[in-house]
Amino acid sequence: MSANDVPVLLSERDGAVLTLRLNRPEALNALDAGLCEALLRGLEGAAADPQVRCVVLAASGRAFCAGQDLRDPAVAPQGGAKDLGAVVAARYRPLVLRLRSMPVPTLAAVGGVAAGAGAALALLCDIVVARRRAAFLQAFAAIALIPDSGSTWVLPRLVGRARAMGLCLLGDKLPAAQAEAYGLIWKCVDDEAFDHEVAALAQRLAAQPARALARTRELLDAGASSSLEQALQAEAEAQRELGFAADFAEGVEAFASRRAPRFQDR
Ligand code: LHQ
Repeated sequence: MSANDVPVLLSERDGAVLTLRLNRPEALNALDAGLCEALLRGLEGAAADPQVRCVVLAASGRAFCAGQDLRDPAVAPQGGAKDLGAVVAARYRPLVLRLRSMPVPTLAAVGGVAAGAGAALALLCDIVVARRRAAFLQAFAAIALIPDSGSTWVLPRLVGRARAMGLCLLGDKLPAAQAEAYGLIWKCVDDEAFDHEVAALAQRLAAQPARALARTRELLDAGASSSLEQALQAEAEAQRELGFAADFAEGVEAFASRRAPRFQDR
């Protein structure tokens, strides 16, 4: 809860889709201790709930997230330097690891600017859609910090070293359309179509085989830094597991019967 009893994170359910909505619009949804904690709890709840098959990360107001709240006493340098390493380790590490290992697909709905750790959280989701007016900002160099919250890991994987370096060193706002052209995000969507597009995509993802999708994310992440031999081994192991699972039988039966599959494994 915020000081005025408004929840800093809203949970909205639509069938098997759970939307976690950052809700500090007056602070451009900047992340303070309370919001980081609420988001971690929200993700943990979704991971433990067998009825949830897709998580959407969204935000209230004109911004998606301005990153770490710079007025938070745990980081604000006024009154003496703070141990930022401790903040990153205690608040962001668990959040990033939980987000990237969700048992269901994750979709970031970026409706406005996403900066610093806010951009990192969006870009760590499986699919990122952004409203045309949104932008992505590596805000760290402007305050003489390094990109954190997994940014140094995810950015070069998404856009390559040259663009990752340019974005981080110069700190320019990257408009959503250019983010799509760079391959930083899946799709830039016209402002009016955004809400509908997010809802439709989330429902599509929720109907997909969650367990196979979670394994796919895991293997793509591991494959980026493994040998071909290791990747083939990991693929065989995952395929063995999935071949014994109910969803595979369901998928093949649905294909043969020319009907839509009803996947249930997680
Ligand atoms: C804010 C913030 C903000 C507080 C706007 N905090 N109030 C993790 C842990 C440990 C150490 C540090 O690092 C990290 C990870 C990080 O995320 S570091 C990066 C932190 N984020 C930033 O440096 C971004 C700072 N903000 C901006 O660059 C701009 O505000 C953006 C581009 C987000 C939006 O620009 P505008 O649309 O022009 O809005 P604005 O600048 O006018 O801001 C509106 C208000 O929001 C304003 O307050 P005020 O009282 O004057 O209306 C800002 O002070 C406040 N605000 N970001 N992170």
